[in-house]
Amino acid sequence: MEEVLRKTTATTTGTAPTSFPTVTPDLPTFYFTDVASDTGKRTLWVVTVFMALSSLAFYGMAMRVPVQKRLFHVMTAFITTIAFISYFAMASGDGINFHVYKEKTTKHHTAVEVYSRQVYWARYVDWSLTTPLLLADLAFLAGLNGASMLVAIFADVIMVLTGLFAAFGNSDGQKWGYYTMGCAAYLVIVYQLAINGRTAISNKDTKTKTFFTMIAGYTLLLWTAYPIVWGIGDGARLMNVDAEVVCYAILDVLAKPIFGFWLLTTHDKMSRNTASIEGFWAYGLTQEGAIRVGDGA
Ligand code: RET
Repeated sequence: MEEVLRKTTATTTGTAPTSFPTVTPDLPTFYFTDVASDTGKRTLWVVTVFMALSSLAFYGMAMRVPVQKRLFHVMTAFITTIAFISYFAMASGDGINFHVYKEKTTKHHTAVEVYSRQVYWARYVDWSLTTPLLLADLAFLAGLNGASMLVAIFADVIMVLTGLFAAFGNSDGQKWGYYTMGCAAYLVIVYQLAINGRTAISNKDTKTKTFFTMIAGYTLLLWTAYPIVWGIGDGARLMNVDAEVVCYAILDVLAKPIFGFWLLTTHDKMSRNTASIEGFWAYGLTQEGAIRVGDGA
């Protein structure tokens, strides 16, 4: 920007007669902007509705099981609720910014060209909340220990944040630098799930083991598609915003509502094997201070 302004000033002052007032005529500016068309917008609305309906279904499913067996239902319903809000924001034109990634003056300094692309930052807000919940779903299913879970969730937050920074990166070095950090963080998650998760699941029953292997495999496959879409879309800008919106829409539906239905229906079917959470989760902190029958106030 500064460079463009400097160039503009240099050209005009160089050619303008000195006796004229020092008004610097602006060069004509041409904007090249990649924005979602109706296809993208319609896709966002369809996913918004899908996330809303899935959330209602998950809350309904939660109410049908005893509170002790409700953890997975509640977490999964939170995931689609957050996605619903984020999709509503994007579909209605919120949570989106223009990232200006190039400004240059044309060869003969006759015009300025400004290149920008829409960045849907609401996605990253969504991912920063929902991907830890998705990981927690899988970690609880595997019986992963707290230390491994903490590392996986920490790496996950780093992955999403560096992805956001990369999306607004000002130079290629910055953009791909952040992206590389995000990919490294992703490998930490893969390690926690694939290696430590498998170790944790090894002493569970065969049904749970098979189910974990399938759903964790499905998750890792889907999650790996995200950095690929990012690399081709926001990264290399070889894919336009519309195509990017459609790709993420498909992935998000598979990674949240479809994942959720699969997890919860299987969980309910295996309900004899699934953990029952008593204590605070089911009964509150302590009985102290509670009014007891016969206490006489
Ligand atoms: C980014 C860019 C930086 C490098 C990596 C990424 C991975 C993102 C992933 C997102 C998963 C999102 C899900 C959403 C739920 O619906 C941030 C794109 C590795 C794995 C599962």
